[in-house]
Amino acid sequence: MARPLTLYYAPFSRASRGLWMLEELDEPYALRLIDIRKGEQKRPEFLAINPAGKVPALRDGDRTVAESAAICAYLADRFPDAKLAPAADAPERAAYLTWLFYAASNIEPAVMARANKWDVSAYQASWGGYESVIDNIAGAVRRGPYLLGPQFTAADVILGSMVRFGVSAKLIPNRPEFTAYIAHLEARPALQRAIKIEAEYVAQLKT
Ligand SMILES: N[C@@H](CCC(=O)N[C@@H](CS)C(=O)NCC(=O)O)C(=O)O
Repeated sequence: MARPLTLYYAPFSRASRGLWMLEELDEPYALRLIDIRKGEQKRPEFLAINPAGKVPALRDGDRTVAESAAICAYLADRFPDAKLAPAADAPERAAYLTWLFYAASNIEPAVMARANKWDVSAYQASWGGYESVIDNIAGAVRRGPYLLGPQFTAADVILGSMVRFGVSAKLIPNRPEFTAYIAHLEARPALQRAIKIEAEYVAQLKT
């Protein structure tokens, strides 16, 4: 039986990843706006959903998933007809999981460390240093159009969101590999819809 999907969402936040993922699916969903500027993410009602006090979180009926990468992976597995993840026994599953986890656990700390001039040795840091992370992801998207080649997956929602944001914020260099990757992502109708929905929410918050 269908369960209602609700994304706890704030525009211009990491919740945009969940919105894009939901737009890639042909499933009804609702957005529940959490105004993080007003601290709604720290209220007891929301902490009962995500004790970390962060957006995004997803409700699927009575089930809750938090963390943007987990939400995207969950939705890809929950709705296999959308083909947003290789099947568990498909050969491509290995690279899919590698990039999903690599993006979620390495890119943000590497970029934060660089931007904030944290003095961490590349040997000790789990991400291994900013340059090696950038080289690694550039190598991963070089073949294109997506991480796994022709198949777009939830790993592209996560990595792609980070690369799009990182390049636009000048936290990730605008290498030709990233420009081409971003162009492929931005050609997707689902991302275009998500960007439009986000703009409408931003306009709504300003009024
Ligand atoms: N690792 C989390 C990070 C989520 C996160 O950092 N959310 C921010 C918005 S981008 C947030 O809720 N900030 C409000 C706060 O910490 O009070 C994910 O990927 O979902």
